This record gives sequence, C-alpha cells and structure tokens, in this order.
Amino acid sequence: MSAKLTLYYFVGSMPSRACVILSKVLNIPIELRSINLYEREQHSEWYKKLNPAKKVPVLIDGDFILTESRAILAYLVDTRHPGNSLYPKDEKKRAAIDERLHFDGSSVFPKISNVFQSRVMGKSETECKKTFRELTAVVKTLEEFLSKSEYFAGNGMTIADISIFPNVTASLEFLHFRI
Ligand SMILES: N[C@@H](CCC(=O)N[C@@H](CS)C(=O)NCC(=O)O)C(=O)O
Repeated sequence: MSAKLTLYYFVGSMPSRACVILSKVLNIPIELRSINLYEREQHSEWYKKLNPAKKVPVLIDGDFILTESRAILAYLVDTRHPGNSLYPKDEKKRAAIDERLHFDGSSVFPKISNVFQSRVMGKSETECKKTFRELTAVVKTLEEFLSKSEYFAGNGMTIADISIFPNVTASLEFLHFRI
C-alpha cells in the first residue's frame, strides 16, 4: 500500500496550485499543510530541513521528500496513476511534455515572479515596466506554442497544461489589470 501523501503549499503560489489541481483531477488523496509565506514560515529551521531552497511546494511520500512542482506532478502520475495520458510512458510524448514543463519552469514562471516581486518590493517604475515587457514577450511565445496544438504539449491535456494553467491566469491578471 502507498504511503500517505502530504503537500506543503501556499494558496497564493502558482506551483503549489498546480500540484493541488493535479491531485483533484486524479482524485489522489493528499493532506494539505499550509506554509504562510507572508509570515516567512518557509524560513523556519524545520522547513529548511525539508527544502533548503525555502520554497513551496514540497511533497512528502513516506520518507521520500520531493521539491519542485513539475517534478512533483510527474511523480504523482508515475506513482499513483502510472501510464496515465496526463504523463504517458511513451518516450517521445513524454519528452514533448518535459520540454514544455521546462519552458514553463525556466521562462514563464520566473517572469511572472519578477512582475510580482517588483511590485511588492516597490521597485522603480522603470524596473516594473521592464518586468512587464519581459512577461509580455514570454506570453507571446506561449501563444505561438498554443497556436500549433490544441493543448500545451500536443492534442490532449497533460501535466504541462496543469503546470502552466495557474501561471497563465496570473499573467492575465498582471497584464490586464496591471497589478
Ligand atoms: N521552481 C519552483 C518554484 C517554487 C517557488 O518559487 N515558490 C514560491 C512561491 S510561488 C516560494 O515558495 N517563495 C518563497 C520565497 O521565495 O521566500 C517550483 O516550481 O516548485
């Protein structure tokens, strides 16, 4: 029998939300434990032992600790629903999904994070505008990807869609409402 899963998360965190969404889509029971980023709980000694990077989300599966949302998404499918079309075993399909997950993690999410941080940290208008421009550019690339296939990584929904979804909704809020 599989061990009980626990996810340390924060409701305002896009990577955390992707993991929660996947657990709901696949009906995977996970105990959710909130880490209050505003109160800097991620810097507490006990949490740093789970994730030295001091970030959410973190998944606990028995004595196994996993950080990084996209790794968590892949692990949840592989261990709880192996072969599911959200992250299939076929090498090429999987590589295409991995490609988009990496694009999301290395290009999309950091740009959103920069917009948010420049606002929260009260950076200069010039700096804020720069982060908006960079986010706009990456959203355009994203639109190009999406114009070529129905879903983010092919013609069916995968964990790449689940990963990008909270980032797209946050980008739209930032860009449209200039948060
Ligand atoms: N690449 C990581 C990013 C995680 C991340 O940046 N989480 C943010 C919330 S969205 C966080 O925990 N920030 C806390 C901090 O930087 O102190 C992932 O996808 O899991």
